Amino acid sequence: MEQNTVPDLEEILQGNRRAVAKAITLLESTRPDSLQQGQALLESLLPHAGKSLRIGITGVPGVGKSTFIEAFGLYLIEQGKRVAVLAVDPSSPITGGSIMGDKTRMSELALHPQAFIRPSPSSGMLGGVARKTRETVLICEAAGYDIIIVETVGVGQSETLVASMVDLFLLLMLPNAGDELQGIKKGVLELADLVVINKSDGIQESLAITAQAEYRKALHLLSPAKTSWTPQILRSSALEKRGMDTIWESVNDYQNALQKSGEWLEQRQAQTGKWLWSLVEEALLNDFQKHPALHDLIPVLETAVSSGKILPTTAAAQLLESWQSR
Ligand SMILES: Nc1nc2c(ncn2[C@@H]2O[C@H](COP(=O)(O)OP(=O)(O)O)[C@@H](O)[C@H]2O)c(=O)[nH]1
Ligand SMILES: [Mg+2]
Repeated sequence: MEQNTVPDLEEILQGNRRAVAKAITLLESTRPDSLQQGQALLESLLPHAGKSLRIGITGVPGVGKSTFIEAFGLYLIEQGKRVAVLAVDPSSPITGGSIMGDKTRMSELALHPQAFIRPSPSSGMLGGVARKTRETVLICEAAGYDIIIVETVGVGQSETLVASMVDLFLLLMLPNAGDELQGIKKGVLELADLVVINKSDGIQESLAITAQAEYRKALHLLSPAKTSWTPQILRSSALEKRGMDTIWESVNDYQNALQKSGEWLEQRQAQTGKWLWSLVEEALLNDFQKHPALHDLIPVLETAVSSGKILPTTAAAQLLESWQSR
């Protein structure tokens, strides 16, 4: 394997995109020496991180996430912001995540000097992908990106994970309200701070207006994700680049409301706390499963449990006992 070079700290802080890309590559490496260098680099970047607005974006494939991020990203750049786009997509490690395949839909943003686009890390397991994305957020912040967009495709637990690493979670929806309301997982709707009905253009515009009314009704039935904010239902046409101003206004209102109530900082603190414990859990579980004292016992007990010979409670107690007396 090729040795990873350590990028220059100053170059990252100056926002040099090549240095940023190098830092991310270093952190994604699994080589032990690179891991250490990556962690050291991250520590030194930490005092410069944390100042961005982190936005998570999700929605079913085809809803227009890539097109929306292109339109919204360019709008933000017009407002004087620097924008980084990251992805959490454990489903396609080979293609390099959703963003790579969609670079054509983000062609202008991808080339813009004020933007940085990075596909999903391809380490496979969702937990690992999420951890690397969290670290990438910190690097991008140290490099001076004001807005970090984390895109995810709606698969499994990825929305929950992305929601746990951003300040604001935006759900994109299609205009055909009836079907969509059936299809969307209630849990995902509950994570959303902003719901944007996209493709509100042409013949679909009237459908989108109806959908907006429907979602406003439906949202009352759900418990809001934040105490100092009521989720807003908005519309956009990512294709025609319309609705971006209203969405940005709503994002600002959201940030003001949460900062005023203290919920902004509370959420950030809760997120880093959870991040810490998820790392501990992951490492412990890894140790546990790989420990020689348990290596042979685990499959035996698993079989005994799945065939109904012993209770999971009994098996767990036995495993823990072997672990403690290892
Ligand atoms: N009419 C219309 N089409 C859109 C809009 N946004 C995206 N599309 C189209 O929907 C398709 C899927 O868009 P894409 O951005 O790739 O969706 P993703 O899979 O969620 O990333 C593409 O053909 C887009 O051109 C929109 O606002 N209006
Ligand atoms: Mg896409």
